[in-house]
This record gives sequence, C-alpha cells and structure tokens, in this order.
Amino acid sequence: MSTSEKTIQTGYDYAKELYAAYGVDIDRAMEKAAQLPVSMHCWQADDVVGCEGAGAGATDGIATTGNYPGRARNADEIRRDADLAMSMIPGAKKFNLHASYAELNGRKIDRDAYTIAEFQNWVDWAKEKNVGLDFNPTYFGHPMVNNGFTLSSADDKTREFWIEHGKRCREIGAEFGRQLGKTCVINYWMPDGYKDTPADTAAPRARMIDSLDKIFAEKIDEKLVLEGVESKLFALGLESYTVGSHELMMGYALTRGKMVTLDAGHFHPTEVISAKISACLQFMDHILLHVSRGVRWDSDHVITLDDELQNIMGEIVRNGYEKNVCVALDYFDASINRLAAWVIGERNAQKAILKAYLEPTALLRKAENEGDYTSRLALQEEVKSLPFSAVWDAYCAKQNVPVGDEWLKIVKQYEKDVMSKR
Ligand code: RNT
Ligand code: ZN
Repeated sequence: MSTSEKTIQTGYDYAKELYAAYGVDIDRAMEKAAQLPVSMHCWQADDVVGCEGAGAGATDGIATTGNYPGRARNADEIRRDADLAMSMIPGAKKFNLHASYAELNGRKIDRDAYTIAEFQNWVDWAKEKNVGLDFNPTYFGHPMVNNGFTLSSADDKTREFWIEHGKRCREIGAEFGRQLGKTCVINYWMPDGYKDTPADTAAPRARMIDSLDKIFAEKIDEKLVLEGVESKLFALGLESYTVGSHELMMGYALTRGKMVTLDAGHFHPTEVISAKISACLQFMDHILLHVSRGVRWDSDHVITLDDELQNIMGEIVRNGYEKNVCVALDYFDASINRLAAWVIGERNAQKAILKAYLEPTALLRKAENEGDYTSRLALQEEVKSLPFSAVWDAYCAKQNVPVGDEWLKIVKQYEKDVMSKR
C-alpha cells in the first residue's frame, strides 16, 4: 500500500493537533527520535556465522534456527544487505561487529592476534556511511572454547588465549573510535557455564574476574571505547550454571567502572530489563542494552513493537538517559528473510523511540506527584490511542525512508534479484 503525500500531510496535521492538546510537540519528538543511536547487529545478516571461514558460528550457548534461503555468505554481501536495510530504517545508526567478522583473506591468523587490518574494510565502509562501529570479542564458535569455558576455564592455555583475544579487541575498538571519531561500544559476553549441576560455582567466577581484570588492565580513553560485560541466566546446553550471572557482572561493572550489559532475553521470563535501567543508573554512568525478545527462553526472536520494547525506550526517554544508555539490538532469525528481519526489528525500535518522545510525561508526572493516580492511569490509557501511525509515517517521509509497508516490496524484489541467487 503506498501512502500519498497528501494523506501523510493530512495525518500529520491531525496528529499535531491531538498531541498538542496533551502538551506534546510532534516536531520536537521527531527531531529527538532521530538522535538516539541504535546499534544494528551484523549477525542477523548471516546467522552469526561470521567471515573467518572456519568459524562454527552460533554455538556455545546460542543457536540460530531456520534455513530460509539467501543468507549473506561473506563481508561484501553483509555490507550490501546492510546498505539496503539502512536505507529503509529511520533514525541514527551504528553498526555492531563481532570479532568473528574479521576478513582474513586467506591468511592464517587467529583471534588472539587480530588487528585493525582484519577490519579495515569495515571501517572504510562505516566511514563512507558516516556510522560509528561497535564491537564484540567472539568467545564462541571456536576450537579454543574448552568444554564450554573461555575466560573462566581452569586450563591456563585456554584462559590465556581468550585474554589475548579480549586485549586485541580493545585495541581494534579503540582504532574504530579513532578512525571514525565515534565512541566504540565493546560488549563482552562469555558463554562459560555447565550443563549440569556444578560442584564448584566459586572458582570459575574468581577466574572470570581475574581474566577480565587482565584484559582491562590498560586504561583506554572513554571517548574512544566504552565497555560492557553481559550477564546471563542460562544458555542452551549450559542450563545449570552461568559463570557471568547478573550479580557477577553487575558487581564487576560497579567495582571496575564498566557498563553492565542487560540483554532482554537473559533473565527469568517475567523479569524485564526496562525495570532495571533507572536502578543501575543510580550507580553507574552508562549501561548497555541488548534489545532482544525471548519467547519462553533466550530465543533471540526479532523484536516486535510489544509492551517491553516500549517500556525500554520509555524509560530511556522519560528519564533523559539518552547519553547514559547504549542501545544495541541482538536477535537472529533464519526462518524468514534475514534482511526483512533486520528491517522489521530496527523499524520497531525506532517506532518505540518515537512513541516514547510522544508521551506526555510532564502531565503524567504532575498527576503522580499530586497523588492523582486516577488521572495518571486515565491519561496513560488515552494516550495509547492517539494517532501515532500518522506521526510515524510523517517521520519516515521526513527521514527519506519508505512509508508504511513499502519497504517490503523493495525487500521482495532484492530477494528475487540478489538473495535467491546466493
Ligand atoms: C548471547 C548474548 C550475546 C550474543 C551476541 C551474538 O546470549 O546475548 O550478546 O547474542 O554477542
Ligand atoms: Zn546479548
């Protein structure tokens, strides 16, 4: 369905008036929404396989399911898909790379020895697109993962290898920051854990802390690199024990001046990360979010415009945490067109951000402060049926990205012309 300029304008005028009655300026909301960067994860493009060639991809606690045709098979194809995806997503973007997306060009070089050279193509591309790069050491899909353990392995050689990998990734991240002039957010997620009940839960945690301390021993300018450690409840095949639990990573982040990374799929099913944002930020300057959608478990489903996504963006926006919360998406679905999966999730994140800026927070907080919870609830509910879609369409038009489902036609055509031939 294509929406005419006239319809968009009519919708805009109507929405402008209705939101204004609640004290909300939709133009300001659009301006603000365009400034909050969302980091687009490279790994949706290719089922977390990576570019190293021999990489085992999504193993060691994570799994991509589905075999929809058209997976990007190399860095050029990922970049080409990302270019098209980005042309259909409004708002500020960053691109999130994993170390396993190193371009080795046939050279024999392992993760403990990567340098910026293996990522220079990515940097040049990012520079051309004027997007910042974020980064992740890859502690999975590699023969040095020792029975599910990396940084907390009891084996010295295993630990040393992964400590070196962490150090290399910091150097590379700092170089991203330097070359692109945009802070590189680095996330450390280690799968380490046991399938079955451990006899010693303490020693691996002590080793994890020691390894992380070794990786972070050298000070790095926070303008170049901001670092987060990601907690998790359990993983596939590692159901009984995760070394990097929430308490461990939260404690580590607090005592070492790091960010804690909260992944929406890494908590008990009724426990939500939106409820943790303002609590963590009482004690730290920055946190990193992995916006994902767990269905029953940490299943990394494409994010939909559900209540939790809205609450996450709402908490950032209504508390003015735009500079304190780094937002990254983290999901991987191989059962549908992967490019569409990217666009659907990214557009949903942008919708939730825009909708957050359209909330009449001042009115709600006034009612709350006066103890008038009746009005607070009444207003919260009335606002839900204000004409958001009209503002979203106007925003997409303004940002020069497809309005409504027009993008789907473009993806279908690209699937036919390019992806189906892979
Ligand atoms: C795994 C973590 C981690 C990964 C990515 C690929 O459970 O969420 O962030 O999904 O690094
Ligand atoms: Zn994650």
